[in-house]
Amino acid sequence: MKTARLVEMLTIVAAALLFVYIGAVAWGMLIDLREKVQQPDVMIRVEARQFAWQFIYPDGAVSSELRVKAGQTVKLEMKSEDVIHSIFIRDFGLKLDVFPGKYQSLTFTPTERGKYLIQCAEFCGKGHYTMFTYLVVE
Ligand SMILES: [Cu+2]
Repeated sequence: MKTARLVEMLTIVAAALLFVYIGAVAWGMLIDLREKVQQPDVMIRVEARQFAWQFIYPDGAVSSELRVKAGQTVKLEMKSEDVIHSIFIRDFGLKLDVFPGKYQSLTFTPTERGKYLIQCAEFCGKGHYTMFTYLVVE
């Protein structure tokens, strides 16, 4: 009977310590994530319109492909010039609707160089199927 009580207490203490450990690790990750979202390495404006994407960089340069550096935390500030679009970067598991008259932001950190497809995932008109471009990670 005494042994059972001891095992019960040890189990409760071990579970409590495990929860505290998981909580501490998750809290650290959350703080880290919040800092990255609030202070990205580069902020790029994205304008969506029928049927193209336009990327505007901090130096004023404009491109039709999204060009970023590997390891940099990128924040996209996006809005639509006409109807609702949706940016979809399948390889990064990112998808967000882009509305006219409202800024939407998306933050991510690409780590591997490559060329990844960006598609519009919201039917936005006759040329919707042509509304794709590439994310180039250099
Ligand atoms: Cu579209």
